[in-house]
Amino acid sequence: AYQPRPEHKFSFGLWTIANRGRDPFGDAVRPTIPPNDIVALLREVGAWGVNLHDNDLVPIDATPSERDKIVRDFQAACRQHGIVVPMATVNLFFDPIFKDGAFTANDADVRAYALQKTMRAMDLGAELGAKLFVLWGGREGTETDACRRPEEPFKRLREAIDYLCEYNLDKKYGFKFALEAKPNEPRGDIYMPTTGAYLGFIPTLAHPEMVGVNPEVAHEHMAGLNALHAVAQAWEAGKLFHIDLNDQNPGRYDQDFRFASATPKSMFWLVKFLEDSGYQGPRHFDAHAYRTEDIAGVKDFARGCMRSYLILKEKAQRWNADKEIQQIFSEINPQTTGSSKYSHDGALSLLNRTYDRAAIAKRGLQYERLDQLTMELLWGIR
Ligand code: GLT
Ligand code: MN
Ligand code: MN
Ligand code: MN
Repeated sequence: AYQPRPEHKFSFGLWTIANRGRDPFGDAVRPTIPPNDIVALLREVGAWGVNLHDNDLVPIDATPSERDKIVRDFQAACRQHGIVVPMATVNLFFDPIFKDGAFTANDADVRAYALQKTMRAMDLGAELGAKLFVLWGGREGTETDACRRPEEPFKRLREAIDYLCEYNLDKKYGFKFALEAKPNEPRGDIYMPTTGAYLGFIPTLAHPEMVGVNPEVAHEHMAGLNALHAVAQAWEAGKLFHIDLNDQNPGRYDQDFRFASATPKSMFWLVKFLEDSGYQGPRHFDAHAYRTEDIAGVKDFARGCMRSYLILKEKAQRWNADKEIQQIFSEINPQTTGSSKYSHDGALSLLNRTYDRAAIAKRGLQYERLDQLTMELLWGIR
């Protein structure tokens, strides 16, 4: 039981396993693991896929022939270990050129370079078989709003994404783009701080059908929000193209903890939603091991992410099969009869209806009981 299998679609970023525990106050504590060894490690722990930024694999200053050899060797490692590359992305945050942002930077050369770098990352992703391309605008933000007209960055971002959609069409790559929000870190404030902000932005693009979101649990938590609600809204809008699973306590630094390790109850509802909804995309873990860990601890971390997901998935099945829980749930979610669609006559009759407010308000809703049963189920005594 709780054994990860390919059909679970568990993936990890190269950068997650490669994380060396460096933070703003302390240096690396773990050795560099070369990408091909990460592929072997992922196979060992039972993962299905690996995702990457361009520079997780190919150094930013590699020559074309160096690049080609690295990519060939990586493809061979993926084949050997039966690991797929479902998603690719581009690093638009590490190099100093991006200190003022990438697509939203004031300097037109920086913006053009960001496009060039992204197109090359798309070439790389397509070569590796990825069908999803994530864009996380980690440097698109400000410390001081003295820097530009506040509406300008949204125009620049739109222009960049429209451009990349055209490149996608031109090259027939068939990518879907998934935009990832974060409220702050590394910038003081990042534009597009929440998944909701992106859901409002996407319909303003030239190719909205090509673009969705990549909600990250921890990023919604950093903003003090309910990640499930963001994910569910994205799903309902047909925009849940990818998801970054991890965990995070609100009001802290960017923790990227092992999945479900900080807010297990919320993560139960999230896993239940992903499973019940029929979401078919990857279950990607964007997290990393504590700084206290060695390589064995990194494997514990990776195994723990998948195992916790599968445990919560089993709990969700139990919840769905629990007679008492289902009884309460159906009582509090009565079937509605008739349509609530607008019609002139329907509106007239609604206007003339009388409602017994006090009687309706008096009904207890049993949420306390339902929540307690859920907690007991999660605690394993049910
Ligand atoms: C970085 C960030 C993540 C993003 C990655 C994709 S990189 O680790 O913290 O949330 O998903 O660019
Ligand atoms: Mn992420
Ligand atoms: Mn994060
Ligand atoms: Mn992170």
